[in-house]
Amino acid sequence: MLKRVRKSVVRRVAAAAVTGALLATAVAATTGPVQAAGQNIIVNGGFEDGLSSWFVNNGNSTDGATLSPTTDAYAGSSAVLVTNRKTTGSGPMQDLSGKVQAGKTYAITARVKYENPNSPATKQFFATMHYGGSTYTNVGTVTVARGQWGLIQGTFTIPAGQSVTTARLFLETPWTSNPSSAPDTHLMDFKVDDVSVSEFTPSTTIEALGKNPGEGNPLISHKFGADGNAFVHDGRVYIYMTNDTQEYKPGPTGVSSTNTYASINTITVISSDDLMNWVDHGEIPVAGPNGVARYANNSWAPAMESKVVGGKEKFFLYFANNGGGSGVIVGDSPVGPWHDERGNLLITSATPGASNGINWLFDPGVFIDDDGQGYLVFGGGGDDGTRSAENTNHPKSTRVIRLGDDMISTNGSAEVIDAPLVFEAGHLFKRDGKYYYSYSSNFGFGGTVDPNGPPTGAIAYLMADSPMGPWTPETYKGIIFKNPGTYFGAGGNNHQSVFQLNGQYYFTYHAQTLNSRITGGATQGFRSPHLAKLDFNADGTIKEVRGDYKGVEQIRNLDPYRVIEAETIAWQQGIATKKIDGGSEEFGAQAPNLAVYDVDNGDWTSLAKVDFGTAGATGVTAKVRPLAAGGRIEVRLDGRNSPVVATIPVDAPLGEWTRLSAKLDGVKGVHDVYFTYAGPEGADLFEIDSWAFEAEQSSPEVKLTVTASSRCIGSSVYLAVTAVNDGDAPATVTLTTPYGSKTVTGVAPGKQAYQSFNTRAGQIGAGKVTVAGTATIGGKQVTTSYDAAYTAADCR
Ligand SMILES: [Ca+2]
Ligand SMILES: [Ca+2]
Ligand SMILES: [Ca+2]
Repeated sequence: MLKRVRKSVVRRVAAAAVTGALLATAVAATTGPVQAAGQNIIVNGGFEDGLSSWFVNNGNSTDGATLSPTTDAYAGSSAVLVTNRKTTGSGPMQDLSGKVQAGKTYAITARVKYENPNSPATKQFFATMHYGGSTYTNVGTVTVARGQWGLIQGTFTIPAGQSVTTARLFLETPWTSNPSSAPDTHLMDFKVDDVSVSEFTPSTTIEALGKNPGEGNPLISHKFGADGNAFVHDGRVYIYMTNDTQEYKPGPTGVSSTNTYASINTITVISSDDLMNWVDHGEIPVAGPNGVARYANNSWAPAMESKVVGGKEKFFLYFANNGGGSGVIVGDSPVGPWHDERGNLLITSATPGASNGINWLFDPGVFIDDDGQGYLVFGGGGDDGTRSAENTNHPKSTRVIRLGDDMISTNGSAEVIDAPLVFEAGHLFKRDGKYYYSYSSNFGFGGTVDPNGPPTGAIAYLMADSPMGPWTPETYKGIIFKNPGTYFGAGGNNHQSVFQLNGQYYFTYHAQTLNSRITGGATQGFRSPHLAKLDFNADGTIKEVRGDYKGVEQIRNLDPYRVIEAETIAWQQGIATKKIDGGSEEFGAQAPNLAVYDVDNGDWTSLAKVDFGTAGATGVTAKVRPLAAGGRIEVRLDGRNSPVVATIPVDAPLGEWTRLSAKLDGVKGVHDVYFTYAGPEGADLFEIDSWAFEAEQSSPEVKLTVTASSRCIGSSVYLAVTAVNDGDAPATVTLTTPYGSKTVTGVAPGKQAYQSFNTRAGQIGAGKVTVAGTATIGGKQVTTSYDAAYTAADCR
């Protein structure tokens, strides 16, 4: 007896200790990451096979009950009824030994119902795991109203050291020491149905709103991206980023463990030609066993340049192999395909001039001068442990070196950059004949920070007359950007680049803004790309940039009358992107193509400032892959809650890519376009590859080029009129002047109608002629008129 009581006490202490955390988890799970549908570990969870695989909890010798099948089922035709309960723990149990593993996370659901009219109006139920002798953990709970089926829900992680050789799951009511004193309250009969335990795979989809409509920053809100390096090509800016999303592992509560950067071996790329609608080009597999550069482990802090080498434009993507070195891979375009042309790291401790004083041979920054000579800046760290002011303010830990003509080799020795308080993140650019070296300042190496230099954790810069400097402390000009913590709460490191587009300079930086919005304030080191305008003083120095969510102005409207990859997004909520087979319809067969997925009811994406023109759009087409019946895409203008202007029913065969359309009427001018996704709650609705809008066809016209000129023949003015048929069909052309008219039939395409009219006057004033062309276009007779002016003439 004593033994049983002791066991029971141990058990209930353990259970009570986890209940608070469990309830928090259960609540968070409903708003947290969507759980991937795992295999149900429970056998006969729906009791459709009677009582097979179930027995009464026998963890304590006092436990006992009767299980019997009942047709009062939540689902199917059968459930289990529990009667004659001896203890609160007396309920149906299943043996999970060999089926669950320590350290793994599981999700549980079960339906319960009680009906005793003498029982309380509501009652709490638990699903409980019993591991070995006396370890009991409540893993799911619900408080249910009498007479109704309630849903037990929870996620739980089996502790890493937990023995699971006797793991069992059972359903029960809350423990009390003397349940038989109030059996209607504690030992009521209950029914159980649809018990499910499956491995919990957290989704990395960001369901929170990370970027408010109208905001420019962060540039993207469906994934992270750090150390953004901008590269402009053909009027489009590409931003290459450290793929922080690889480290993003939200647990059941939706909060990730801290970003260690250790697993990052891909570089994520986005691009835009308007600075508001960003195309997701996916991830470049740079390092690791599946990477282009298998000799490297990591790909952090990328930098991109292109150059014509051997008659072919090549794209050189430099990356940091953690702190140990820097490498480069070569692309055929800004988005690949990618090749390893070197076979090993470009910058190592063996690189001449590289290692002395440097902790980290990382953060490559590439620059090509107007003469085609390439340069690489790199390096960082430099804390020598002396805690001296000299080491803090002048660690001399970054370098600049010339690149070979092939851009994948170095030429000569690296030279020291003595930038005040330097830390990392070197970047080189040129403007109006001056060279700028920008960098991230350190957080203090223990010495007094020189007040004449930059503050800690800021982006500072030097100016010189050559890419090689010399970069002395005297070339220090100030800071471009204070620490991100100044503007966004969460501080941390920063990494910048500068680019020019449409005559304006821009500055890229990163901040933990999306991370902060997901968690409601806390950050775990997940960084997002931001943009700001960069302006200069008359002497070439830089005006300090301030961080904000507003970002930069959209520099051109989006043309909707073409294929637009669906992974082009201004603002969104709830979606994710993934690479799919085949090339991009918009960017070419060699470019990666992505699809929008994890589309739930209520998720949405949008395009900013779409110009439908004065004629307007007549239709919208989506290339989609339906995954559930009953989905639809709603099109709205200027707000995600605005009226629906078109609905595309997604009612094609499941699993097949197909194009589905809806008509549009009167959508003209410039609008933000919101695609809002709707369908059955809880269903994974569809994937989207691309969009296209159809333009209102302008009314057909006869195309003529008309000219008129006055000239003298003798003492008379003649008026010469010419009309060239620029259309595709033969036309009847009538030339009408104040001095007579002339009709020419059958003017073939490319041919002209001509007449020189004698005005019978020695002098005329300026005037105009009218030319009408009539042709059959698209089966219809069409007449179009043109005017042409002539000048005054005096032939007397
Ligand atoms: Ca059932
Ligand atoms: Ca979603
Ligand atoms: Ca696509």
